[in-house]
Amino acid sequence: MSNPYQEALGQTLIERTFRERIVLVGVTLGGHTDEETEDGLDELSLLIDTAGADEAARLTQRRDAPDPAFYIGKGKVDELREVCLAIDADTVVFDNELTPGQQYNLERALGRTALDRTAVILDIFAQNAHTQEGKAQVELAMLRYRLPRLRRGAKAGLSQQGGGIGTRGPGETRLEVDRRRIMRRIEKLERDLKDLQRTRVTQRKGRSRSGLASVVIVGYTNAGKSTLLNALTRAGVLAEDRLFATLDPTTRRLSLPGGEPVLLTDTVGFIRQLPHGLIESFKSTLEVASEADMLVHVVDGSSAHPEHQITAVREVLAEIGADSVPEFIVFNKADMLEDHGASLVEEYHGSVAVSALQQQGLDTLLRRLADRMRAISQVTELLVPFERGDIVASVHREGEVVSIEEADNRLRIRARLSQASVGRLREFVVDTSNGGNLTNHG
Ligand SMILES: Nc1nc2c(ncn2[C@@H]2O[C@H](COP(=O)(O)OP(=O)(O)OP(=O)(O)O)[C@@H](O)[C@H]2O)c(=O)[nH]1
Ligand SMILES: [Mg+2]
Repeated sequence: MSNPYQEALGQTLIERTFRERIVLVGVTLGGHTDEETEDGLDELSLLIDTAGADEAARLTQRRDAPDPAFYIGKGKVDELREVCLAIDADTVVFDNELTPGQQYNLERALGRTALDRTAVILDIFAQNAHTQEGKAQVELAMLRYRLPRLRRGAKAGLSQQGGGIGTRGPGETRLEVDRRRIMRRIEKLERDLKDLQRTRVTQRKGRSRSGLASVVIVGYTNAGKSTLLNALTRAGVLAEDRLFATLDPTTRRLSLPGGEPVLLTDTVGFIRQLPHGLIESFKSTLEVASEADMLVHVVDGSSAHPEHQITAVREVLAEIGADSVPEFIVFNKADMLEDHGASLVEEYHGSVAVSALQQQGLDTLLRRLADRMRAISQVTELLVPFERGDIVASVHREGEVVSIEEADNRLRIRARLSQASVGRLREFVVDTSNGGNLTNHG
């Protein structure tokens, strides 16, 4: 399958005419564990499979810091070349981000395409973009990724088309022309996206006039976000066992028990080390999350490390300025868990466990969501000692902070919190009906 924007670049990141055989490379840098590296490679293997290629072997190395020229050590480069020859692999993919220089040096030393995780993720995004805006965002991210690599090739006089030094391959001039063309294209895409964004803002204003609160489903890729939207609203969104199946947001109206209806939006999934260029290019799509009244954070409870997924998602949320939006954690795929998610729910206060696929636990989810939405309009005042950073953090996480100020050697926090959170934090809650004194709950 070919993409128009890939054709525009004159090459594809991963050829899909046959299933490529790929050697995965993982480097354990100082401060990290081998287990983290293996987990990362397992995920990379899924990404590669989603992109349409096969893992043929994996190689790992421990290093204090990346080698500036090859990322891995020179001896490891030789070993990698041997492995590629022995199993007839076409491409190597690093789980770590390669600089354009490292990528170029590796390709020369190995005589094969060397890619990093970012390139694979971009490739999957390119396959899954369907709307005009999604396609423009992906193309922009790909061109931004390509540009510095193109320049590198030009300096060295290396043809990426296989010509090589001194042959008919594209020379300096040709690459300069390509480079300028790409830059012009980037500028045009940025303009187009701004226009699309303006339309979107107008639409959103229309919505806020409708008075409906916005609830946005966020979460790790493949956590079951689209399945949940479908289960709650019969939206008919594509849900499948592939990474980044959803790129374009879908919004549906959802009625909450005993409450106002809300607008529920399913959007692009996150992943550990989501390439910065993609976040940058997908800004307009991701803005939906930062402007939401509530985030439903769907977590795959059956994954090996749900807490790692939660951390990765929160990192992206912080990067897009959505970390101050109240977060409601939903552990999905409870049907795969022996205790149906009970221990996870216990660990994460205020969370629920559901099976979106088998439609279990959805009533509790809706009731809890209705409670959280009601709480959004109710402001609670707390007095928290300075040293209780943990309490301040959980107020930020569970609710929406209206104001924080110093008062009597403590922090006076005004926040919109759910009944459940108020109950848990009651030793810090100021009883406003009683002239501002602390309530005494024993
Ligand atoms: N066992 C089980 N599988 C589920 C559940 N919910 C979703 N799945 C499966 O998980 C896979 C991913 O589901 P999606 O709804 O596409 O996940 P997503 O979060 O929208 O994924 P992306 O859009 O790719 O980021 C599909 O194969 C679903 O059938 C569940 O509750 N239990
Ligand atoms: Mg989806």
